[in-house]
Amino acid sequence: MSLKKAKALIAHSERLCVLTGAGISAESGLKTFRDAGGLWEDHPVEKVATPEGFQEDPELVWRFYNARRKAADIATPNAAHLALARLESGGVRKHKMKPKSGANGNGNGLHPEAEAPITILTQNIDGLHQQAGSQNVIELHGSIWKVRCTGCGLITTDYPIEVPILPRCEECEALLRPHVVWFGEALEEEVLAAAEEAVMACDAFLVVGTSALVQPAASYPFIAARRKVPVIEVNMEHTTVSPIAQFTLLGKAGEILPKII
Ligand code: BJW
Ligand code: ZN
Repeated sequence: MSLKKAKALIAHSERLCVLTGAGISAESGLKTFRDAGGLWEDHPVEKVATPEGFQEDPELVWRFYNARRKAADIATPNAAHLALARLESGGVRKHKMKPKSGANGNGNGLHPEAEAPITILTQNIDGLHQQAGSQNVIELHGSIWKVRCTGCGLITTDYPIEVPILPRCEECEALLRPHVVWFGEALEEEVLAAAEEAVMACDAFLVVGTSALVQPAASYPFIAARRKVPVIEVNMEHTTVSPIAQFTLLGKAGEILPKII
């Protein structure tokens, strides 16, 4: 019954916001963080996902990210990523989108992202949504495929899967780091602005495969719910989002998403 209702909510949405987490990539063979057997079991979070950890032992951090680059390289999008990509290409009620007038040149008075029928806000850095064909993806926590200079800030993507340890910037010789957001670091301003815009413009909110413990991502479904936007959750278990969700569909994202989309 909930499946049917969730499907109807998504089918009637004109602006769907989707927050995804590590659980959506689990069926592609990538580890989550906090589940049993997850990444944080073998890798203390403060050592591999904080700027202080990187300062203390950059080699350890690079080894951790190199292992994840290798895993992400052989991973392919699963049925959940593909269902979301299909939804974007098929359109969320595209035929019912009303033209709006505006003065910013694109004819609708809205930022292009806000205009899109579906926006994926992903906490994942693996690139699997884009690989599946989704185009309107906001990478909240950066990308494992990008490398950033700790000196001049230059971002590059053309490193081999296994980044040579310790990598140095070709421009300024400073140490390079993964272009991801660690604990205690701020998300990029444009990323935050685009995410907030999508959250404020959506009329339905889907939360998939995240424990929703990490801020600011975890706050987005709550902000949507405060706007009376229906929230649908897909997860193997209940999370902090469950109390505000209209439905929590318990199960694997790769099995549930194709059924509701
Ligand atoms: C399935 C499934 C299947 C399994 N199908 N489901 C306000 C209050 C309290 C704290 C804070 C706050 N604001 C900021 C903080 C501090 C901190 C924070 O949130 N701490 C909390 C943990 C307490 N936040 C930050 O530090 C953030 N920065 C910030 O806010 O800056 C403010 C600032 C301003 C100005 C100056 C300075 C600072 C940054 C957070 C960065 C998080 N980074 C990481 C690493 C990224 C790179 C990498 O990937 O290596 O992001 S940590 C890690 O957690 C990663 C993930 O994206 C993130 C979320 O994890 P996720 O995706 O939810 O995974 P899991 O494992 O937790 O859950 C998996 C789920 O899937 C489970 O529920 C399963 O059941 C489910 N599942 N298989 C469906 N097949
Ligand atoms: Zn540099």
